[in-house]
This record gives sequence, structure tokens and C-alpha cells, in this order.
Amino acid sequence: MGWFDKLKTGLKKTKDILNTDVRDVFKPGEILDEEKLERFFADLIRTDMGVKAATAIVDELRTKHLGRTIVLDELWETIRGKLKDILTGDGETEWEIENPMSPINMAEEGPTVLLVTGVNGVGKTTSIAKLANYMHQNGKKVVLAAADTFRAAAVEQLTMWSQRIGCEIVTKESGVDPAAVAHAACQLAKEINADIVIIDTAGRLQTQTNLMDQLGKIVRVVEKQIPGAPHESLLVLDATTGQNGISQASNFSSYANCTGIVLSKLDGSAKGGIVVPIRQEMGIPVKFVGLGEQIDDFQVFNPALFVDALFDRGDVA
Ligand SMILES: Nc1nc2c(ncn2[C@@H]2O[C@H](COP(=O)(O)OP(=O)(O)O)[C@@H](O)[C@H]2O)c(=O)[nH]1
Ligand SMILES: [Mg+2]
Repeated sequence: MGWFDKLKTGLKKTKDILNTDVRDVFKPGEILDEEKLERFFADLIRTDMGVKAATAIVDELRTKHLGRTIVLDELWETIRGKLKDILTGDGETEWEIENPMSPINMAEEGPTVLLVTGVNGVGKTTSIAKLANYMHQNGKKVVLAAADTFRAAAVEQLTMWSQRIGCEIVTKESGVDPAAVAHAACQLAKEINADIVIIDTAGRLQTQTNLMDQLGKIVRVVEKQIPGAPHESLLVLDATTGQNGISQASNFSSYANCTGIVLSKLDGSAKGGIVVPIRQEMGIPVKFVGLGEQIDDFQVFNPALFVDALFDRGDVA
């Protein structure tokens, strides 16, 4: 399957809402009226894209098509165009979908360090495995730091992934200070001239101040060892939680200085529209998306292509 089909398949649940309902609402040959626009507005809201974006899209439809005969392709064109404006209009960087390194701020010299954080169960460890695999396949030498020392199972999970990928991993026994694991991983990376260090962390809530302080300690330890580290601080958000994710983000950001979002579990979510308010409201770019449980169910996020996939009516499996 090519990446575009994979993205469409991953967005299936969200697409199902839009495609089925849109066909019911916008019947070709009928006249576009206010009632139809209202029903479509409700569909957009159900994808969690937020009132602001949904209003902008419906306004655009009203301006261009109200009182006219419905031609579905024309409506979709307007919708896609408006949503792309919303997602890309502020001069943000467009990453190349086929270059997994493109969203990463690489160190000028020496290892690039990525810190990965988020609440419990959002998909941190899985996303790290996917990222590591991606980079490994692009010829990068990766060291994983199993700094979720809270649960033995977390270390085992990451170890298993490292064996499958064929990359280095640094582990320590349960309960050890996670900053010590991060330190050892950076040390190893320097010794073996690795390109990337990815630090897994235990799940935490933004309200657990002591655990949030621990993130600050990890940051201080790695920046002492490697100038500019962590070069990226990636927050993993679970797409199935929709709008709730947004409040998590600002709190994490104040402790871990987030530079990017990994939006996991898009495939399990009918709220794929959440990408929109994340970009509009948080000021932290979505850099990667998770599209399933397998190691290659992962892509660089590109907003224009995301819109095309979301509003592409071609059938997917
Ligand atoms: N469907 C789907 N499941 C995912 C995705 N990412 C992670 N998961 C699943 O979510 C669960 C928790 O993932 P894990 O990486 O252990 O979360 P962590 O606690 O944040 O490290 C596991 O069952 C993963 O397989 C994704 O993109 N799609
Ligand atoms: Mg984990």
C-alpha cells in the first residue's frame, strides 16, 4: 500500500462520518440551502475540528455555493481549499512526507536527542519504536533510552522493539532515576558516534508536579552532555481523546518545552479533525502521525496531504 492509501485507511473512521453524511446532505441536483449547511456544520464538529474551522468552511460554502445547484465535486473542492488555507496559511513549514528526517531539528554536530513525553497509554513507546525504525531505515544510527523505569514491562517492550529494529538500547533496573538512563544513553551515543538518541519516559499527568519536575531534570542532564539537547521534545497525544489532548499540551509544554506533537491512534479515532485545533490553538506543530499498531503505521504529517486524504472519496479497504 502506498503512503497516501495508508493515510486514507488510517483516517477511515473520520472519513466515514464525513463521506456518508455528506452524501446524505449534499444530494447532487438539489439546491444548497441553509439547512444543508447547518447539517454539514454538525458533521464537521463531530470530527473534533473545532467551531472556528467548521465555521470558516461553512462560511466559504455559503459564499460560493448558496442557492446554487449542488455539484459534489465543486463543494469538495471548496472544502479542501478552505481547510488547506486554515492549516497552512500561517507560513508553517511543510514537511516532506517521504523524508522522515524532515521534521527533526538535527544537531549540527554529534548526536541529536529526542525526548518523548505524554500521559499514560497514549502510545509513547510504540511511537518511539516507529520513529526509531524510520530513522534506522534511513541509515541513521539510533540509541534508545528506556527511561520509563517505573514499569519493568515498559523496558521489556522497548527492548523487544530495539531487537526487531536492530538498534542500540540503554536500560537500567526498575526504579532508577530516569535521568541516569538518559545520561547513559547520551554517553553511549557519543562513544559509538550514533546519530539519534530517543528517550522514552514514563506516562505522567500534567498535574503530577514531582513527575513533571523529573522531566526538567532529564532535560538538564542531557543538555549538559550534548549542547542543544534535547533537540526535539515530542509530546504524544492520543487522537481518540480529541479535544482533551489540547489541555494536556500546554502543561507539558511548560515543563518539557515541547517542539512537536506526535498524534497517535488516528486510525482508531473518528475525531481526526483534531489535527486542526491542535495546529490553530497550540502553536506546536504536529510532526508525525500514528496510523496503527504496526511499526510502519507512521508518517510525517503534511497538512495539505492530510486534507486531500480526509476529503478524498476514493474507497479504501
Ligand atoms: N491503533 C493504534 N494503536 C496504537 C497506536 N500507537 C500506539 N497504539 C497502542 O496503544 C497502546 C499503548 O501504547 P504504548 O506505546 O505502550 O503507550 P505508552 O504508555 O504511552 O508508552 C498499545 O496497545 C499500542 O499498540 C496507533 O497509532 N494506532
Ligand atoms: Mg510506554
